[in-house]
Amino acid sequence: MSNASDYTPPSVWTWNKENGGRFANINRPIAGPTHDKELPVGKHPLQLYSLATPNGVKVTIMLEELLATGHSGAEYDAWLIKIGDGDQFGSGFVGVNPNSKIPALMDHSTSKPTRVFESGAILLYLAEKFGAFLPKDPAKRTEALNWLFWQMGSAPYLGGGFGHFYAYAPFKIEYAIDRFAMEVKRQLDVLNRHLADNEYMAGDEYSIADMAIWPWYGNLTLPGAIYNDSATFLEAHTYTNVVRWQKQIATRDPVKRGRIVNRRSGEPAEQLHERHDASDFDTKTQDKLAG
Ligand SMILES: N[C@@H](CCC(=O)N[C@@H](CS)C(=O)NCC(=O)O)C(=O)O
Repeated sequence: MSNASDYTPPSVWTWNKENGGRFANINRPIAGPTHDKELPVGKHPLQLYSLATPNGVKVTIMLEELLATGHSGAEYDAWLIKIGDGDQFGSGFVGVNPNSKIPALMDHSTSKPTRVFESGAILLYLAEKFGAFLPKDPAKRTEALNWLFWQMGSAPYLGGGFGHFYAYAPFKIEYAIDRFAMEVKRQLDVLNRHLADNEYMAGDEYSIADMAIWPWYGNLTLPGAIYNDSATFLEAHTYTNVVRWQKQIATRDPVKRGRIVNRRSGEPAEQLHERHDASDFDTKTQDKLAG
């Protein structure tokens, strides 16, 4: 292994604002707002403030799935939060999520508007509110929650650990990439073994557990989808049951819609920067707006 560093931590850590990592301009060791900015509020009961990262996409898939199954109360406005520009540190956003991370949801259909943050909490809130995509049978419900919470605990190793050191750190550190690649491959194997005997994460019912895991670990099997060449690096194609499940979920129309909401990169036809009406999918994707 290459010798990484001659760095010795000082007795007290100090903040080096320009450490050179991809997100150095937005990362801070303090919480709270940096500026005053109210959030817009649209016409629907649910107001989503987000971006189409894997954490954001979980929620737009759930909302589109709810609407597709006739839950009209799930109509929503999806506002774009540009995290690269620091929108998550505006006072209005911090009021909805004191942790300054997308996705964040306000439910205006309750007598006092309800704030919901953390993608797992949002999925659970919506599943309980509409009685959908969370099995009713207690054992199956518990299994769905097992996997939902597994995702919330595991994905930071994928994103904050592997993804950061493989793709975003200012230089490659073999020790860090080795450590997190090993962990992410272990996680993929956990999923692969489970999906060998189960159609979906909670068994035979598609649920919020699938919606949480698919944007992270499903996409990880697609070349170029998450971190450049990471699918090749991790030999993601060898996790054949994960690949089968990824493809199965990708064919769902609500998933096809949900994954493009608040998206700002990729094919123009797959970018719907904001969603305020179901018809926006037909008229407001970037290819249509450019045309
Ligand atoms: N555990 C959180 C993680 C959310 C998260 O990390 N969001 C990222 C984008 S994927 C973000 O908003 N980053 C902005 C920042 O760190 O300032 C969840 O699942 O909602």
